[in-house]
Amino acid sequence: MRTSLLLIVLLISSLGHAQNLQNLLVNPGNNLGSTEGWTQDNPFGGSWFNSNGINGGSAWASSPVWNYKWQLIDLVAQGFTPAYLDSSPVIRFAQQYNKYEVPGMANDQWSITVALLDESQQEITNYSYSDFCGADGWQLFKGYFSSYPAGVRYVKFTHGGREYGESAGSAGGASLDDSFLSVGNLVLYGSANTASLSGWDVVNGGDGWSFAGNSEFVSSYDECKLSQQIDLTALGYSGGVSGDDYSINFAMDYRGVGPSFNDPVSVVLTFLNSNGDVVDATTLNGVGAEAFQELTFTYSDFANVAEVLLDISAQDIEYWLGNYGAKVSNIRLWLESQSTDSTDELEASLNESNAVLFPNPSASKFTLKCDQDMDRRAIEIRSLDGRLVRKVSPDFVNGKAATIDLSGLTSGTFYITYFVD
Ligand SMILES: [Ca+2]
Ligand SMILES: [Ca+2]
Ligand SMILES: [Ca+2]
Repeated sequence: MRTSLLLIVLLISSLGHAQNLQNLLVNPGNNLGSTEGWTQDNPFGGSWFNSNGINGGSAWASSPVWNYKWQLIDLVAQGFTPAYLDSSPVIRFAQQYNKYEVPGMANDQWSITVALLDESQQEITNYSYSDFCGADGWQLFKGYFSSYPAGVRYVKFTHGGREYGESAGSAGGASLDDSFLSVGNLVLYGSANTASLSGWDVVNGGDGWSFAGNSEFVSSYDECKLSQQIDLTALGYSGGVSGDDYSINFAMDYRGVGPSFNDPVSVVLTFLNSNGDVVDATTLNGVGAEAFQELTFTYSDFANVAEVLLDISAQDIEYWLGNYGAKVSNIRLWLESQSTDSTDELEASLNESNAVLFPNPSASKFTLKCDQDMDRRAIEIRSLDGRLVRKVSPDFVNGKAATIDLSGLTSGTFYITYFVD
C-alpha cells in the first residue's frame, strides 16, 4: 500500500536584493519623442505617431486601425533571481490612456496585454483588457499579478489603440502615455522616468515638482508632496499581512540641489489594519547632500497591516524660484517573507512517521530517512498555501534514505510529500 507522508521543512536560502524594483519599461512615457525601446506591431497598416501627453509632454497616438507595440523584459537580466521570481512577488502594471481629437467623442479604443513567460518565453498566464476611452481627458488604468505559478522569467507588455468610426480629419486612435511595469515594488511609478506625476496624489509647493535625470522628482521653494495609498488587500494580500509572515520594507534615494544642498526631505509611513484603523506610523527625516543618500525603514513587529499610506515631502532650504529643492527617486515599498521557525511542527510530524530529516534548516540539501521503504516517485514540495512549488527526484542512498536537493528555492517553510510502499 502506498501512503503519502507530510513533513515540514525549514529552508534557508538567500534572495539577494540586487533586483530592480523600478519601472522596467524603457521610454515609458514617450520621453524620447519616438517609439524607441518598443517593437511596433501594426497588422492592419498605419503607424504610431506623437501626440500631446500628460504634463505637456508627448504621448503616442494610434491609427484608424488597431496598432500595437510591445516590450519584452528579461527579469533575470534585470537582477531578479529565479528564487525571488518563484516566490511570486507582486507584478504591477499601469497605463494612461486618452482619446485623440474630437472632444466629446468616445469612440477611440485602447488595449493592454501583460503576459508572464517562462524561460523558453512560453506563456504561463496573461492579463488582457480592451475598452473605449470613454470620458474626456487622461485616465489611469492599473492592475497586478500575485500568486501566479513559479517559473516566470520574462514579461511581455503590449498596448494598442485604434479609432472607431470618427470622421475624416480626426483619424487618430487612442493616445497612450506613461506605461508602467514593476516586479516586487508595491509603489506605482516610484521613479519619475515618465516625466509626469502619474499614480501620485500631488501637492505642488512653490513652482511645483519638476523632473530630472529621467528618474528624479525635483522639489521647489515651498513644500512639495507626493502621496500614495497602498492597499495590500487590493493587491491580493487578502485581509492584510502579519509581521509573522512578512516584513514591510521602504527605501528611497534623495539628494540636495545647489547652491545649498542641505535640502530637507521627510517620509511618513502610516500603517492601517483591515478595519481601517491606524495601528502605527513612522517619520523618516533626511537632510540632502551633494551625493545621493538612502532613507530606509523595515517594519516587522505588527499583527495586521492591510494598507500603507506613503507621504513624501521635499523642498529647498533656501527661497530660490524654480527647482532647487531636494530630489527624490527610486521609491520602493516591498514585502519580504519572514523565515518561520517550524522546529516544533517538524518534530511532531517526524515522530508520527518515524522519519528524520537533516540537516534542518538547510540551504539546499537534505537527507530524509524513514523506517519504511520509500517509493521512487518524485517528491512534491508545496508552499504553506498548498501551491506545488517543485517536484524533485530523490537521490536514493538506499530504500529507506534519500537525498533531496532544493537549491534555488526561496527561503521559507514548505510541505514535503514523499511516498512509501
Ligand atoms: Ca509623456
Ligand atoms: Ca480619434
Ligand atoms: Ca537647494
